Amino acid sequence: MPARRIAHLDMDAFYASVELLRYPELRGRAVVIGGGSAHQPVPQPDGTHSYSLLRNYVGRGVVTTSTYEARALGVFSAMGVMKAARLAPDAVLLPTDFKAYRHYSQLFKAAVAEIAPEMEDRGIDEIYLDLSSHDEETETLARRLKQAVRDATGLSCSIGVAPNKLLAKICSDLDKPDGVTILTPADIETRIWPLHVKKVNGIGPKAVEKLAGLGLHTIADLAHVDAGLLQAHFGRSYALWLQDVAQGLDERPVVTSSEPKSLSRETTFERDLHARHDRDTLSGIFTALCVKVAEDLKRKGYVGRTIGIKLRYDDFRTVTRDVTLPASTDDAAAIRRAAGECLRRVPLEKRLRLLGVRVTALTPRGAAGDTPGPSQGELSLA
Ligand code: DCP
Ligand code: MG
Repeated sequence: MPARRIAHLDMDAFYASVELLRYPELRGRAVVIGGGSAHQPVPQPDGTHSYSLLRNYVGRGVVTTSTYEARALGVFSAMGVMKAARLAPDAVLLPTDFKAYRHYSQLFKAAVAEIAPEMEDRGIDEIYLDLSSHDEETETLARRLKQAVRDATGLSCSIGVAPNKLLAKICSDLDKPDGVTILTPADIETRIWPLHVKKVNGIGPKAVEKLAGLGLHTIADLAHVDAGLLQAHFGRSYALWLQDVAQGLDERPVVTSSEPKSLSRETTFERDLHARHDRDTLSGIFTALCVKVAEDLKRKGYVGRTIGIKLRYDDFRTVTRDVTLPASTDDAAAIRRAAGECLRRVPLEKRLRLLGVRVTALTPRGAAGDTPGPSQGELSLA
């Protein structure tokens, strides 16, 4: 499988940085954004502003974000403003102005899209990019993206580049603000394993607490823990996901639009299975996956021409194969036959951990150029 190059770009102290464009005299100060829309700065005759200070705040508002100077005093997103006032009484309080943040959000995304159009919008201040098809060296490209953001907005961002979204997201946070962090699979043990599990998007406060109860704090702890213990406490699918996380595995695509490019179903087995010894079990699971993908296609109204499989071996190595049919289909039997053909093209000596079936080259059913699925006899499988 060709390695992917996925970037996660996240704006630095986003709301606060937008406010500093308006009030540059506040640069270098502890500034907190939040507490509703009151507390507007009052213009002074000399052109400066008079600002509200946190110490005078009374109310139930929360901090949306704070400058790095305020964070140094312990003030972070989601904290009550009155609590923040106890930590940083002299910090400036500015009201939120979502219209301005949305405007700058659009500006930075448009600037990035000029260079890297394969973009997944993840919210007001973050995006994923698939840079796999770019020739440019990674660091040069990342710096060019940052400069484009700066030119368009006057704002800084941090970028992580890694083989997948999971790792890219972790990396964009490792060198904030204004950072570039590039990670290869060889760096996982040295740079990812030492991190606390809470750095993983998807391991929330509850899971963190539960993991801590089991003595698991770092990602390395996850990598070394007994799989059965995780399953007993977290259920099968989350436990398997945690194991993938520890190995730095994540195959989610960068989704550039709401139109699906592919539909897939996959399953990680209760225990590793062998193609020969567990033939019947495997065959049943395989067929069920094809039936589910076909149902997904029908429900969503798509047909697909390329049928692929994904296998992961017990050593976590992953292989894929695909075949393109003469015509698009959403038929479970046709998908099963094509997928079976793919399966015959992969080595099957090792035990298998995961099996997946994917249909790509999708078109809406009934769209121009879409021909009805072929009947059994017409299927030509190379
Ligand atoms: N935000 C919010 N409430 C939260 C967290 C964030 O309203 N609990 C808003 C304010 C942030 C913006 O979303 O500016 C982006 O969130 P981030 O988590 O990316 O935080 P920042 O961009 O502010 O800081 P960082 O430099 O750590 O990315
Ligand atoms: Mg941010």
